[in-house]
Amino acid sequence: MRIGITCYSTFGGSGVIATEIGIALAKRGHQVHFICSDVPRRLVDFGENIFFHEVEVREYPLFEFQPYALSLASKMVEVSTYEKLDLLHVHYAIPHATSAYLAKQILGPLAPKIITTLHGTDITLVGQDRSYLPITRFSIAESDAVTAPSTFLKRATYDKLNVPSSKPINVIPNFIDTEIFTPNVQKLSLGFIPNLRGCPKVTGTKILIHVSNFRPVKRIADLIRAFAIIQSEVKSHLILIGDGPERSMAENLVRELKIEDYVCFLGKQDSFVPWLQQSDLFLLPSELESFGLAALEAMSCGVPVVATNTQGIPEVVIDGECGYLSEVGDYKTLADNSIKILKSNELQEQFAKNARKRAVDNFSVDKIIEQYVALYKKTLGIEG
Ligand code: GMT
Repeated sequence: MRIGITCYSTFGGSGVIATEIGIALAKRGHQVHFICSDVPRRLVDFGENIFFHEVEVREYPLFEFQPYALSLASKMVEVSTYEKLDLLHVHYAIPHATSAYLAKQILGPLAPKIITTLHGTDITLVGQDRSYLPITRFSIAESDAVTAPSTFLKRATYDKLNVPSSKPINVIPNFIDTEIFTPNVQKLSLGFIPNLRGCPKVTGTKILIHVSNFRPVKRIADLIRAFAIIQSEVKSHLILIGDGPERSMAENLVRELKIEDYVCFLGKQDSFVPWLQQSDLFLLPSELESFGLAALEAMSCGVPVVATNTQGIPEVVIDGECGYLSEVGDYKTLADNSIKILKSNELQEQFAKNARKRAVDNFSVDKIIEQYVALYKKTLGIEG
């Protein structure tokens, strides 16, 4: 098949999933054309069958805001025509599903089929804003096929966006390359952290980790407050990977709570698997999370997770099996759950094993990519 993929190119989970789908399809012999404003961060290696088409958004003195959605639609028309695309698979409904709809109208009978994958705040936050709602609902309903990574998000799309129930939404979970995100059998010494990042020596301490884009929905303040409690009970360090609007607030809170000797902000990291592999616990105190890909990445590396019992998270992290879940905002319980795990090697090891097994059994790239291929074929009317 000849497949166009559109996503945001930054560090977000939707861009990660879109890129990994493209890479996996290309490996299986399909031709993949990324149509994005920039090369997706995860697309480090252009293997065979992978092509990139940049969406250029022109500046013009009259434009108060640059019309990205229109430039994208035009590029979709161009690439679909010259590369003879069978499908356009767009990730994150706003505005990608709308650009794809426009492209389809322009192309008429020769248009590729449109698959829209919903990711989270395109439904649960931004998509519900009146300024986007009608066009988001319409563009989803007009897609030839729609997918969501969790049953939670599927239901929210019907309930909150009022997408007609006659429109099927296929739940295809997010996935992970369990051979890249793998437990490191031999734990390395973390003595190199202090020299590099100004943290004190960490040997003999537990390592806690969080990876996100530091948006308000991630509730970083809860994470820091929980860690202050954990740190007072268990010798531990917290590593934070990623960057975003809440980082300064978080750094400030760390100083206020006088735990700066135990917290390391590493910023954006292209390759953070080794950090996960060294970690004893992953923390995810989010308010909204349609799936929680970051938690799955940790689980695949054999790291137990303490997280919030919200939206799609319980479909990924099983409470009492791969870690513990607590209510949003209840950072004290988050801390207590963490301490319980960190104080018992037996519990930590059992959760680590369960987490890895759950990732391999349910969310491995090979298993999930077949579900996308089957949906593509069904949408194109191809048998088998
Ligand atoms: O929806 C978003 O906030 C953006 C999106 C992203 O690009 O980071 O995150 C969502 O999609 C991820 C991949 O499907 C999920 O793992 C995240 O849980 C989800 N984030 C939210 O729902 C807040």
